[in-house]
Amino acid sequence: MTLPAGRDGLPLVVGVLNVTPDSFSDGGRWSDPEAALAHGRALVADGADVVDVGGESTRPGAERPPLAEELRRVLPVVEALAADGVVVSVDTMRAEVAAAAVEAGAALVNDVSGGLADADMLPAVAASGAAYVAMHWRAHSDRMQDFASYDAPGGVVAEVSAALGERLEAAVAAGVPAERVVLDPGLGFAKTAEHNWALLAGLDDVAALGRPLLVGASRKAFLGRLLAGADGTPRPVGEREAAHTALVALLALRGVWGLRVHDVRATRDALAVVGRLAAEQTGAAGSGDDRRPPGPGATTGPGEGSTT
Ligand code: HH2
Repeated sequence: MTLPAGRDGLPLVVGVLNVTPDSFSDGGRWSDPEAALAHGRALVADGADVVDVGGESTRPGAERPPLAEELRRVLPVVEALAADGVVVSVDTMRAEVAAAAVEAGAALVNDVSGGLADADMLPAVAASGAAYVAMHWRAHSDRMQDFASYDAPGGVVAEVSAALGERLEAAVAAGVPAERVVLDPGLGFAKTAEHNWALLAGLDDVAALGRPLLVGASRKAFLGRLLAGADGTPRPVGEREAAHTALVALLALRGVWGLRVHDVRATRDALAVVGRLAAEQTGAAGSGDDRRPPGPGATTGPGEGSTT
């Protein structure tokens, strides 16, 4: 499977579908398979290019579900969405879940552990033919914040880049073609808010590994902290979207490959603005197609940054 691409030169929009009782922002809302399927279809109607189906919450402190429970949560939803023709990704750290989901129609395996949680994951992905998202990760969610320190020279950006480079090498050594691998800095996973901002500022260094980047910032705590009230209380999870939408636009200008988001509609709106302005700057506007990608010679535009 070659990597899917976003529309009109803009980043791919990956809609989050958490079939879990305990996810940090939408736990329990889509845990019934029927509700999950309806939400997946709504994400597509809103403009998701890919739906990322997950059966395990990775919020700080989360406990892992048993394998059978994770399979029970994700497989029917993956199968039904794939049968609709939706490009489905499975958000899992388990090789058995990844293999079964690809069998059921998933095209991508989104592994927040980058192959570290399950020794069988990379060979399973290689055998499946799926594309692979390798995220930066240090430990399971019950103790990951114990590992949020980056003391090597170059700090968090250098350490995360080096670790992702190792995961890419491990994936290739296991038989996953490099062209099928996407890298993700893993915002919030064994990272403080300061680490997340440093990584966002330093994305070009991560992109220098030569693979497309996926970024998942949606609703995360570092945005809540940024928007904290005068008394220091973080902005609640449901009131972070405007900040996230601003970030989405900036990341599109940086040329990221994909954005993992809960609010697909707001993300598409932001990308429409980025695409329209880029078209104006390159003279592609006024042709009847307002969403044309920027052509050669654009001074600013999506897909142009070095973080592609
Ligand atoms: N973040 C979450 C889950 N999966 N996958 C990738 N590649 N990148 C991310 O940043 C990422 C991810 C956490 O968000 P969410 O799925 O909404 O929450 P939970 O883990 O509580 O279900």
